[in-house]
Amino acid sequence: MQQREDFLLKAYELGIIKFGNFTLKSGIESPFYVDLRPLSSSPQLLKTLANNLLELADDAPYDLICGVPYAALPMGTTMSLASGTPLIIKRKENKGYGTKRMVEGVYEDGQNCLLVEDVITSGQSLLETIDEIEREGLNVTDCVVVLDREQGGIEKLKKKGYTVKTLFTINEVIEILHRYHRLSDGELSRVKNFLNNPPAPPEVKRVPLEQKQIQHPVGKRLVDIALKKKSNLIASADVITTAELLKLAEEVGDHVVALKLHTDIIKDFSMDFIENLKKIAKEKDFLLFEDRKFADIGNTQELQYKEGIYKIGSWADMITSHVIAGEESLKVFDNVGVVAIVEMSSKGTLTDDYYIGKALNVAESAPNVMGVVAQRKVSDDLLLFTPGVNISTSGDNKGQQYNTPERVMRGYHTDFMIVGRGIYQSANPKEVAQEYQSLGWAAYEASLS
Ligand code: 5IU
Repeated sequence: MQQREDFLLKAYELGIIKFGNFTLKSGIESPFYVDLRPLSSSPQLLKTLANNLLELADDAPYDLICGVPYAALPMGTTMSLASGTPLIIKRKENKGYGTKRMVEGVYEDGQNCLLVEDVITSGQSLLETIDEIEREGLNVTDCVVVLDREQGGIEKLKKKGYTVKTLFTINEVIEILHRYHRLSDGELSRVKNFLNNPPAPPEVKRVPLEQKQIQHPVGKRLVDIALKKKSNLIASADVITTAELLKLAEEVGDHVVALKLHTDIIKDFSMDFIENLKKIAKEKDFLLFEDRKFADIGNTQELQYKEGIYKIGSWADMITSHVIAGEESLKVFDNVGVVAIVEMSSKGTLTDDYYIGKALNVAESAPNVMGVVAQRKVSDDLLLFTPGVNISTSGDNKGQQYNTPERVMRGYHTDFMIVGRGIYQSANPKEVAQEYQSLGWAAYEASLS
């Protein structure tokens, strides 16, 4: 017992737990903050910890040890060295080339792996890690964890049949620190109160369309149309003849804020067709959105935008562009609202968190960008467009992944949902467009309250 207390007091000196006011990732205000990474700064403490964790796992059958990155990685390594059990390493992200393995090291199908984790809270991240390791053909039966934050994680894992042993509970930690005068009476009761009545994470309120600080004139027009029509629907008209396209425009025009086109798939494109389409757009009050997905250097994009058969710059209200060529490459799009692609909807897209962060920086600094395409909440100052919406299927066999209007409006705070085959391949595009319109608007209104 004394040994554990000594360990904890020394670990406290290293700064593994701090008391005060902290905003957690979830937005919750917490009176304490735990970070076990500093333990690696004391080789002696790390060794003691590893031995204690190995003792916890005395009865567990295992052939391999895996420390969940990053805090538990050195713990797992030290346990491996102390016990002579081989270590495997789980990647945080797929490296994207080569073998594509999520777990590195030498192992065989059916071997049993002991998981080491620093802190368990709800148990969700431990379950995800177990899942990834099991997908590599390994078995997991036991986990050892340094600290249990006592928020239901252990029970959740037990229910799924896993054994989880923990070295300390958070209540035990604060009591020891209190007993050794590292924590005042007031602080102790503050932390206890927080643990007994854990607050719910604050709801992130969505900014209503009319209150969004949209600077771009085309963005403002789109918002005006949306509020007037009570619609956040953009139909994607991926049909290959001008006759089909004009028919679709007539049918869905009353229900959409914009019609999205891929003019390069149209067999009989002509500027006459564009004139006819513009008439329908004017009459039914929707914008023309060319989904060209520019992705070249500025000079080439300028030629693609202004020249060729399509002369996009002469008629489109909005266009899509990748931002891969950098901010300057976007300057060539004049007289149009640019919708920057920061994330794609398809399976295996390369737009990971890192890419999205960098792409958003480009999008936010380019004045002609009115919005972005993404599958998640992004900036309040840009309009968010989300394709991959369908109420009758979850995907195609070419990588598309679908969400419902409810999911994108309430989950991602999407401003405009883009629906293609869900509408133009339906038996009655007008009726179905109306259905998407009312589902989308109802979900938007629900997400405001
Ligand atoms: N589109 C996507 N996903 C993306 C981007 C664009 O689906 O990430 I950027 C386009 C492709 C197609 C339309 O024109 O949106 C979606 O059509 P369906 O609803 O038929 O899948």
